[in-house]
Amino acid sequence: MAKVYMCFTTDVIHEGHINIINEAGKYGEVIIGVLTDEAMVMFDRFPTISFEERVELIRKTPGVDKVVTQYTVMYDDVIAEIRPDYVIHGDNWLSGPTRAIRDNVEKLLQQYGGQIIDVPYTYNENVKHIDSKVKEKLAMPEFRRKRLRQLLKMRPVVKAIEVHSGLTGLIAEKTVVEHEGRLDQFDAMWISSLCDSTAKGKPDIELVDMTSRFRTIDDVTEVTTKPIIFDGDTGGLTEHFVYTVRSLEKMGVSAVIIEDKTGLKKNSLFGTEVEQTQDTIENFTAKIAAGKKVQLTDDFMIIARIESLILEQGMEDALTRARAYVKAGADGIMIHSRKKDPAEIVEFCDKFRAEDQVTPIVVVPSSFNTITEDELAAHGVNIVIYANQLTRSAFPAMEATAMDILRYHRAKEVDDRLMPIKDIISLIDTL
Ligand code: SPV
Ligand code: MG
Repeated sequence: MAKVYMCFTTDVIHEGHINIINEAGKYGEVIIGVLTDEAMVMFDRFPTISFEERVELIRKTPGVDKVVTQYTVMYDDVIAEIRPDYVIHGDNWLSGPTRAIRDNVEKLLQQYGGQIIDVPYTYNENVKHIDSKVKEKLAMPEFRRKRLRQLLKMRPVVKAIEVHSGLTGLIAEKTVVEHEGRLDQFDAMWISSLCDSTAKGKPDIELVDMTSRFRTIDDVTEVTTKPIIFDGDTGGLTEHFVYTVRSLEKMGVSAVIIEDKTGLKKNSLFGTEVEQTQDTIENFTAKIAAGKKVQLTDDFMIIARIESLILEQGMEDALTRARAYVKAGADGIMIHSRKKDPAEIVEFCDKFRAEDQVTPIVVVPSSFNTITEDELAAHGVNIVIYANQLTRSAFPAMEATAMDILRYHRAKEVDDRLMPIKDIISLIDTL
């Protein structure tokens, strides 16, 4: 009997899946591969039920003869093992980044004469509604909040991109890229104090107050499902920080990063060019401990950011502080540097990892941008934050457009580099 293989990443079986399974049954034995969570989060949305539950769901579905595990996004291993005569899939993989998966399957099947069957993809009102319900669940605070901890277990390195609005949130949420046969997407979002302030035309000195920062979180959570790491600046007074922790937890934020500075905070990338004061270990550990004490869920993380390298206080100071902050309850350490050379970051990570193998390390490679995620991961880094690149790419593009409209007294000359009207009006999902 011929073997028909298909891979499922779904949490809910709807008429579109039934349709594909029925179609598959016409060709032979129906074998379904359930993609592991680790592989799924590389290009699809986060699963809302466990892998075991997904396997059970498929096993119970009429028309399915056999269920196997698919461990990788690309089909090499599973096709080598099963050697299906047919691989069947919705025809939505003919375009977009998942086309790379189809190409991979096509190449593998060609080696022995297997065939692809593209079934028209079902996307009617009913399927759309089910899809929205899954997204809604992922966006709920109790589901979103714990996702950073979940991703830390699944991803060799968790990648976060800066967001400061609904629109940038959508970019973080939806961008999936295929490069050299690999699919990738961002895991999380960073609500940067620098970019949140800049978007409001304000300096990054804790001038934009928490209420306003929380409104930015609302804008982002309204249209996204990915976890949020919030830039909490210094955390403010300990007496205020405890309230911030509660509010962030309630909103479904996964982590707050607070930096060990005090007084008038300035952006770290100014380094020692401006006056900045590092907090004492005593005060800062008390702030961390106070935050941990009021936290109500086990999901939320308070990450301590060390400014010793930024303020040229030396490696020993950074390591001493790291030890003290972890002891005070910090769930992670962020080490920052504004040097172009990543050497001091790497040195810190290696030394910290030699004594602590578990506490997550976070880095923000804005200045030391030559080092890759894989290289950082090899030195024990768990979270990489691209802290300001969306803002820094948008500003020059907008400024150039404004200049050219002034220059030519019409908009024709800028049109080629603009998003088509049709695309912008359909960018936002309608209900
Ligand atoms: C931010 O994005 O606001 C940060 C990171 O705090 S940095 O600007 O590099 O200090
Ligand atoms: Mg900041």
